[in-house]
Amino acid sequence: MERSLKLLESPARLGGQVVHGFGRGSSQLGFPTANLEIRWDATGEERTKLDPLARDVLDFAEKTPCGIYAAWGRVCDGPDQGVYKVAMSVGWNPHFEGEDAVKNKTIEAWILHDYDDTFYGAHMRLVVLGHVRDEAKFNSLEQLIDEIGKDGKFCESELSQYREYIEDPFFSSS
Ligand code: RBF
Ligand code: MG
Repeated sequence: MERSLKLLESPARLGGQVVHGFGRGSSQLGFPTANLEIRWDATGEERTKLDPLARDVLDFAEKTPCGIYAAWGRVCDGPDQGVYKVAMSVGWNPHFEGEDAVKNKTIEAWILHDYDDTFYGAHMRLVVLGHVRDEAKFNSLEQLIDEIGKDGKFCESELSQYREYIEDPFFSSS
């Protein structure tokens, strides 16, 4: 699997609540992920009334090609509000089909940091810098886990060149 960081035209700044995903992250795959709330329910007139952050997330989810991305992220509640490196996926999780299939595109962040607490319901912020690889369907769960682990290592290393985003005003504004 080839990986290269292709920077977005400009970084995407996303903020919203951490919601429950499929619960596969920690239990089945061995790493915790945070799903960002996407207001798919808001259509037509409702959409124009969303707060700007929620609208940006919805726009991003609709327009951004599925794939794995490198980002910086912060969980903005609780005792640990540091800005950490993130490997994130945008997409349909094609590895899981049939009964396990997701009905809508998801934005799922694997924050490369050990938290002491769970962060469901917390406000999360992401500054997405670039595309890493396309989403794929693998031959086995082991292979998916292995590739996600490599995404983590890749993002960890690439993001070291972009440390200035730790100070991005988006992480400290409300
Ligand atoms: N799901 C896929 O079906 N194919 C992938 O290539 C894939 N890559 C991922 C890479 C990262 C860094 C992360 C955080 C998730 C990825 N996923 C992928 C989503 C994965 O299937 C999902 O996190 C679990 O199903 C838990 O919801
Ligand atoms: Mg999860």
